[in-house]
Amino acid sequence: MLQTFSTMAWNEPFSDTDKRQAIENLENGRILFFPQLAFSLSTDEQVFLSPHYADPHAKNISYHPQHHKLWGMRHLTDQQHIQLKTMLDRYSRYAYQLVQNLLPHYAPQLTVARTSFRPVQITGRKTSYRKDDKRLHVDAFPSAPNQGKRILRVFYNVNPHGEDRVWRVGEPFEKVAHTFLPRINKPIPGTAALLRLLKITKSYRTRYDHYMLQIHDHMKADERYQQQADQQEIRFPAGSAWIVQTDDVSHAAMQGQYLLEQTFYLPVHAMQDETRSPLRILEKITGQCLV
Ligand SMILES: O=C(O)CCC(=O)C(=O)O
Ligand SMILES: [Fe+2]
Repeated sequence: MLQTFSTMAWNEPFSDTDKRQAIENLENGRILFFPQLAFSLSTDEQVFLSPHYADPHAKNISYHPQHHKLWGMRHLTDQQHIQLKTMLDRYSRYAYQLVQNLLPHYAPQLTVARTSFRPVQITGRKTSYRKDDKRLHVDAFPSAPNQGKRILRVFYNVNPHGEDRVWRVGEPFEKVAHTFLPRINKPIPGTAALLRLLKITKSYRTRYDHYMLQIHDHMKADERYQQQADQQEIRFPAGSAWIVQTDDVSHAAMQGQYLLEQTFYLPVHAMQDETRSPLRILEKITGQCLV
C-alpha cells in the first residue's frame, strides 16, 4: 500500500527509477510515503499549533496560494494573519517542489488548489455523517466540481507531541464503484444548471461530479460497509509526509491533530494510464460519457 522514500529535503532530486515507480504506484492507488521530511516552524509559527485559532464552524484553516487568501481562522492579530499565511505559503511551495521533482510528467499540468491546516483533534469532532472523515470515503467536493480531474494531495503530519495521524484505507476504486453505483440515481436534468445559477457550485456539476458525490455520501452513510469493507490501518508518524490521490483511494482519518495539506488537480489526459482514473472507470461501468 505504501511506497517509502528516504528523502530528507523537499527539493531533493529523485532517480529515474524512483520517478517511474512513483507514477506507477500512484496510478495504481498506492500511497507515496516520506517518513523523514522535516517541515520546521519558527518560534512565531509554533504558536499556531493550537486549536485556538480554528473557527469552530469551519472544518479547517484554508489558504488559497494563488490569491493569498486565508479563511476558517479566528483570534489572529494582523501580524499573526501574515505569519500564518507565510507558513501555509511555504508549505504549498514545498509540496509543489516535491511533486515537481518526483512526478515531473504531472507538474506542468497541475492546478494548485487549496492549502489547509488542521489543528483540531479528529476524535473529538462532531459533524454530520457527510462531513465525517472518520468514515471511509473517496473525495468529492460538493461546491467545487472538478469535472473529472484527479485530486492529488500532499499531507504532512506536523504534530509537535509525536502523535501519529491514523487512517484506514479501503478497497480499490473499481470495487467501490461496483458496490455503490447500482444504488445511485441518475442526475435530475436541470439540477446542475440551477446549482451553478444559484452559485451553490463554483463550476458546472457534471455527471461525473454527481456520481462521485453520491458515492462519497453512500459510502459514509453505510454502517455495515464501514465495518465490513476490506480495510487496513495506516499510521503516519509526526514528521512524515504522504502523497495520495484521494479521489480513488478510499480513506478515513481516525485520529490525529495538526496536519498540513496541499491539494492539486490533474487532468486525466496527463496520466500515464488514464483508464485508471475514476472518470474512465465510471464511464466504463455506466457506458456513458460523464463530462
Ligand atoms: O484529515 C485527514 O487526515 C484526512 C481527511 C480527509 O478525508 C481528506 O482530507 O480528504
Ligand atoms: Fe477525504
